[in-house]
Amino acid sequence: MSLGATKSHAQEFAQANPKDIALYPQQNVCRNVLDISGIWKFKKDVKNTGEAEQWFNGLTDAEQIAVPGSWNDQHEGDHNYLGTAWYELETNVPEAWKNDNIYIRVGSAVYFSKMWINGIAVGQHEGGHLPFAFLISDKIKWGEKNRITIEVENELKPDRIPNGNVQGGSFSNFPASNYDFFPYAGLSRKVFLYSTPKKAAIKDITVQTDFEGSTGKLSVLVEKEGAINKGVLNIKGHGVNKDVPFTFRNHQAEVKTDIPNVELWSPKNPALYEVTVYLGSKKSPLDVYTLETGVRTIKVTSTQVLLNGEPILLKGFGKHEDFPIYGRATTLPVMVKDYSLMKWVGANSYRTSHYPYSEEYYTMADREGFLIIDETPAVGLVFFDGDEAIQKRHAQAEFALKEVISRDKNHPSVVAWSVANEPSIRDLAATFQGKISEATQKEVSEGRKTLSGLMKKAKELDPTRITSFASVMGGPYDWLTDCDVIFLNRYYGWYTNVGYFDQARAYLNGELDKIYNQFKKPILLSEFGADAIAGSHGTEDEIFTEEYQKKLINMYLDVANSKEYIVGMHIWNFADFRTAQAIMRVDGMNLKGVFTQNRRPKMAAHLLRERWFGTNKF
Ligand code: GCB
Repeated sequence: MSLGATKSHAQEFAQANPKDIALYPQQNVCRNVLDISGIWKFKKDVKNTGEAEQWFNGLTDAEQIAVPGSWNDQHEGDHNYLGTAWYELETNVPEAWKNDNIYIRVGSAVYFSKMWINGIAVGQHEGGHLPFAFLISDKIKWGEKNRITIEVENELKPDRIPNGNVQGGSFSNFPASNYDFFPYAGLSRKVFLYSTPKKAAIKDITVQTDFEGSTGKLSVLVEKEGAINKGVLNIKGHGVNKDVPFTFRNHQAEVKTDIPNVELWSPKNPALYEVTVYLGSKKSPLDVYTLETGVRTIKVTSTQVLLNGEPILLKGFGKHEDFPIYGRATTLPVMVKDYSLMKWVGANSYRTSHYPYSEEYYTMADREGFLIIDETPAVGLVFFDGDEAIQKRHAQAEFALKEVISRDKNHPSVVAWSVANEPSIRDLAATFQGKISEATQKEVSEGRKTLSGLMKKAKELDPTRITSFASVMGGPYDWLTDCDVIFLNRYYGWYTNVGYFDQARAYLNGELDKIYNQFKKPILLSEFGADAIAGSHGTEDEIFTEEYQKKLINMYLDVANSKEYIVGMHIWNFADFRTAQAIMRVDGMNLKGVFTQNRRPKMAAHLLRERWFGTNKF
């Protein structure tokens, strides 16, 4: 599929624009939101005849399905279905919205989707873990029901991110994902209709913060459409309630203002301010939008990450959006529980491995004081299958990066962009052995181009955050060159040296020092861990027992305590999660969670609680 707009069966589909997801739908005096999630009609299109048969004119013989919800575990027989399926809902649009612009926003459609309103083509979106929105006002029927049709296709293809069916890739899974989590499909997040004022509307707000002494410095870029040239910015919270009038030039206004006696945002004190933009006057605005944001800075030295100028250590996990039956769907009670459990063990951060999560996660992190490493869906990039595939993936990774930065840039909780997870070369042993063939060298330089390109892009779009990617064990060090903080996924004691704790410790120690000495940059262990079957115990070191997992995690934390340049320890994983079937994944599960999939603690969770509330560094 191309990233450009396409035509099929004489219909034109607009390409989704990352700008249209910058502002989460909001109910206020000028805007309305209608959550149209719920039970939708659903029909699998096994032979891919739906478009030719014009299923967008109404689904016949359809099943019922829950949205949000991955489709895989809702109906018997669909678990491994990764082809095309159609969703349909009929709904009225409130008459009161008649004079507004009306958008539809889909939180996530895995992987490629096309949309019709009342049988008329609207738009398409490629990429499974980020929202998209389209303006549909001119397709709405008033006083009657409107048919919303979404076609979703989730084939595993080598030139997608994440990729699948990679010939010669390192996974032999069923289904053939080239990554270690189940390729859940369907509409996994909420779907909204929302309205914005027609005359003039706020399109985007970008807040950047700094401070000098006790004064907070805010720089707010407002972008709008429509004929209005004035606005007011209001900052509210912590004893401040301040209006700053401003003027637009070319639909943009950059407003700078100070906050006296600022309360800085941090995990210990997640102080938030309300930033409200009014178009026109505050009293009778043409449009209004309110963001919650925190004033904070994030910087790095050669050995530290500084939050508001003070060293901060990131303690936490790599996670997944994963829960029985829901699949990858938004499950708010599980999200709330996860934050509670992360607090219970003393964690202050996590990585949204291996794709951006639904928006609620970030809002909650802002309020609860968590630090997020926000990761794009570029997991498992390979560089051996020809220029065309490499470039297609690069283009999609860059598009997803634009989308995620557009969506998440105002969250104080987001401190870093991870542009990829475990890009790889085929001969991972070569780096260790120092025997790099010509073919491997070509992969290394292609990889460097992609990764440095993505990190450069992230910096260009947002110079205020850490940029990095999570690197695979055995991956070329050359790729680490442009990372602000080096993220390492390491499995000494599990995938290598299993059972040999002394060797594992020695290798880990040695490699950490080697990398630090080469780059003189702070290091975060973005993955380490061991599978443990909950309830399996032993008196001696035995893999898959809870004791082994606990001992391995303890060893890694001890090593980290002895290194001044280690700035974060993220255990893989927070909870057990579903994967494709593979011989290393009994019951289709990765069991490296310190909690089970149902969020019951293993011994390692208690260990973390002791350590992270104790006096150790980690
Ligand atoms: C990794 C991957 C992660 C896997 C993990 C494992 O390095 O980044 O997606 O789940 O290893 O458990 O093998």
